[in-house]
Amino acid sequence: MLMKADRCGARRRVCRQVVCAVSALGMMLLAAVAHAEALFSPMLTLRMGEQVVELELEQLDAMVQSELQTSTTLQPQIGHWQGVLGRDLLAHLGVEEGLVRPMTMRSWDDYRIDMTTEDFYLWDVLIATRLNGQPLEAEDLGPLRVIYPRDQHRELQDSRFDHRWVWLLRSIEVTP
Ligand SMILES: Nc1nc2c(c(=O)[nH]1)N[C@H]1C(S)=C(S)[C@@H](COP(=O)(O)O)O[C@H]1N2
Ligand SMILES: [Mo]
Repeated sequence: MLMKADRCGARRRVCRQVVCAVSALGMMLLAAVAHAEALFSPMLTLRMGEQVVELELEQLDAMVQSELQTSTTLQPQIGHWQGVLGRDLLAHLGVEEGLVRPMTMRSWDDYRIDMTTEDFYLWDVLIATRLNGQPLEAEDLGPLRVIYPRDQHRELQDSRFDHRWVWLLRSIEVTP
């Protein structure tokens, strides 16, 4: 009898532990969903030496908005992209207009590309927040994506530039 009671008690304890584990997992999932936006926060970091500017979507939306219609290397259909021009972000960071400096763009998946600021002055390169009016989701390779006006300029239809179409853009760093 004693042994049976012990087993019952042990079983109840295991039950309680399982219930606890399941509810803890549930809470973690809820927290993950609630903070999905915080995963990409600050959404974009601009850096030049000591100067650091951190921008959330709200602040990007408050800047001058630009639009661009182009296909991409991944999507042959023409998309209607909206966001902020790369050169406007450089101005926001305090880069002198037209100044050509080394620049690195990094993504949330740790992709990086070394280039210069020149592209942003030569072409209307867009840091896109929306595609066809909808915020960029993870499946659109968002929330921020670099879009070159490749349908408008033949010279941009080149693999050298394809590497600069950073998806999941996280930061832009300019060498002072
Ligand atoms: N975040 C992120 N962006 C990225 C990459 C990447 O791995 N991660 N690959 C780059 C490369 S090498 C290319 S050629 C272009 C186009 O993508 P594709 O290779 O799928 O055509 O995306 C670029 N953007
Ligand atoms: Mo590539």
